[in-house]
Amino acid sequence: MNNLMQLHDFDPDVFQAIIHETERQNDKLELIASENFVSLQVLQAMGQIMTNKYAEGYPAKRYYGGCEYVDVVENLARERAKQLFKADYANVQPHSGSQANMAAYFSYINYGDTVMGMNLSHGGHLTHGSPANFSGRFFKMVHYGVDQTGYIDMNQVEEIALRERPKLIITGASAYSREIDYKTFRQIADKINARLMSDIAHPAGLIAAGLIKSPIEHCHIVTTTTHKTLRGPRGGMILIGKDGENDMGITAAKGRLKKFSEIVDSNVFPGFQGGPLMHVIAAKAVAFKEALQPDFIEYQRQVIKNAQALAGALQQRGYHIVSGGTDTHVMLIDLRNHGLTGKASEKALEEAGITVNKNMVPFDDQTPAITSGIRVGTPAMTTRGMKEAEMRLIAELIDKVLLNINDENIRINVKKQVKELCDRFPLYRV
Ligand code: DSN
Repeated sequence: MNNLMQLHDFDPDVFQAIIHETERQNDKLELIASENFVSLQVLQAMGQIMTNKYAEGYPAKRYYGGCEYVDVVENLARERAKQLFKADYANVQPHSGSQANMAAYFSYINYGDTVMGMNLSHGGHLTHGSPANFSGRFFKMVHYGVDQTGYIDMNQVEEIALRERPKLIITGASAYSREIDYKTFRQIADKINARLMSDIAHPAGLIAAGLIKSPIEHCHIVTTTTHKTLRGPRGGMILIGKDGENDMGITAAKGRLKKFSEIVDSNVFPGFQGGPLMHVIAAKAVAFKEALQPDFIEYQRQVIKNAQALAGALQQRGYHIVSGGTDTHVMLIDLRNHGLTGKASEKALEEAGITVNKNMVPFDDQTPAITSGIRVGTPAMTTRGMKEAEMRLIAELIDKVLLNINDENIRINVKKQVKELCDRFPLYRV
């Protein structure tokens, strides 16, 4: 960890919370599919003096003086992101995936326009049109979902697209374990002259490693977070491929036609954000450099192998994995055949040292606060160095807790086994 002695002396309350969180991350099995553990060099790049710098604007076009060194890190982050995803353009300033999505949406559409995204309860994301989110309030949202097999129903996608004629179609999900057929999505979008966007926040690392299909050649615009499988600092990013850059421009001042990337840039700043977080952008640059190393591909390969091993071991124990397995880092366990809710299962597993999140499953009859499923992922445990054998042990531990959900002694026993397992794969030093 960074040296925290000054913090220890000045603010023992915050210091203690950080120490406890470090112990929690060290001692528990982190199976939340959207979480990961960054390297010490990413932590160092994030916890440094670039947090002091205002840099509204973009490299070489800032509204503040003194930006020569933050320009260096933003240029590095942009260039590395482009190399990683074979993109023509990257904006690394979004503070989060949600803000990346907001800027991307408004680059194509306006209030009240029709947009199609994946149903939240079938695996979609809040920002893909939930009524509780800006996306559901600003746009007329229509949704596709999965069929009974658990795969995206492409016939339904086409039928809804032809009927509703959305201006923008969003692909991508938070709880979908299969590869997405970007090519067919694009064919459907072209039939109605809609723009196609992909939110790759979850599988970005797998895509960067070339292990699953990339949307960059099929989608007009791509958004992501930088902290999930990509294993960087918490934040967002927007990418476009050749197709997007050639897209419509708008007439700017003095009759000049704006490039599409300029429209996206101006939506991020000054559209929806002020000053970029330059310390976070520095950490993004470092994480992208890590992702360009050959061992990153090996890591991502193991993430998938681990997810498949875990899904297989859970299936052998009678658990229903939505769609029958996974192509990626994530799986959704439908607990209805065990008579369990996601809420009760999440709590029992938490008490046993296993961290997961409750999650709606397709065609769920429970509310989002209760749910019938849990979502499980392998990026974090793979970063610790765990492999297939450990995944089989984790399946056994999950099963033990869920089969004996009212037995506190079992949870105490499993918690000890979890600690022993974690101790074999050390993470951060306190
Ligand atoms: N909260 C993230 C996830 O867990 O998938 C998505 O934003």
